[in-house]
Amino acid sequence: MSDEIEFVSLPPSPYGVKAKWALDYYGVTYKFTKYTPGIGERWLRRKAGKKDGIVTIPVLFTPDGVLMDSFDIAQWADKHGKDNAGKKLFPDGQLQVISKWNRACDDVLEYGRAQIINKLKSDKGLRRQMMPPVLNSLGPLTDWLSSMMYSGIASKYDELSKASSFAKTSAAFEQLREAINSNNGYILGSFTYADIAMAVACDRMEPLGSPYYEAPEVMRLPNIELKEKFADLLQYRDRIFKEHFPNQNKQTP
Ligand SMILES: N[C@@H](CCC(=O)N[C@@H](CS)C(=O)NCC(=O)O)C(=O)O
Repeated sequence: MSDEIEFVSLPPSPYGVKAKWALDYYGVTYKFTKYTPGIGERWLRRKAGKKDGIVTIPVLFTPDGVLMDSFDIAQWADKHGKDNAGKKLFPDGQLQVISKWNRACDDVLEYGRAQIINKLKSDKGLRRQMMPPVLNSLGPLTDWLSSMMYSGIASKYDELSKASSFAKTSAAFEQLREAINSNNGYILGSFTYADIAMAVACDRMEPLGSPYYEAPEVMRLPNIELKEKFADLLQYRDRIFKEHFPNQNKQTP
């Protein structure tokens, strides 16, 4: 199966972490290709046959077609992966409610990304760490290239960033707190993709990084404002990662 399936992602991407978690949960084997922001976009667009619109990672190339959204990838894994003792990430009849939790997660991730982009815009040291090694030692040229690259990325996500907010993020975390407190520590009463999505969302508050995934400094900076309000949710995040993250000794490729 691995020859036919290719997973394109960038390890610290929380969207990539969500998709990979589902693929690994179901024992899907795949070839991993690391994506390089900016530089890799033309290649990805051509390979996926997507001429127009925004192209994002993660992407999964399958014998059934190309999936360009983490939620679609997770559902594909749910249908095509190994049985996993019948414990499904998308139990029958729960797709709609899990989709709402995935949307809540995206509200958090979009707010987090807007903050990361702002930090990168104003700090060339942080930007340098994000550049591929081959472009990382060219002095002022590296800084110019990284500044061009991150202006491109900032404008790509401009609308989503403007629509994101601390209020939406707080609302998502308030709902999470209520759900886990009334359902035995899991959003829907037992482990599902809703927990993967919201654990990854909580991870934006104070990123775990290694051993779960490698992340550059800018992605590891905690959000103090959120942490002050929702530090209790970090215990939930820790438990979900610790007990359910597949292949704990193996980092995200
Ligand atoms: N809805 C998409 C969003 C994915 C997304 O926003 N990916 C971003 C953040 S990791 C990305 O591709 N960034 C790299 C780039 O734009 O070049 C999903 O869940 O897969």
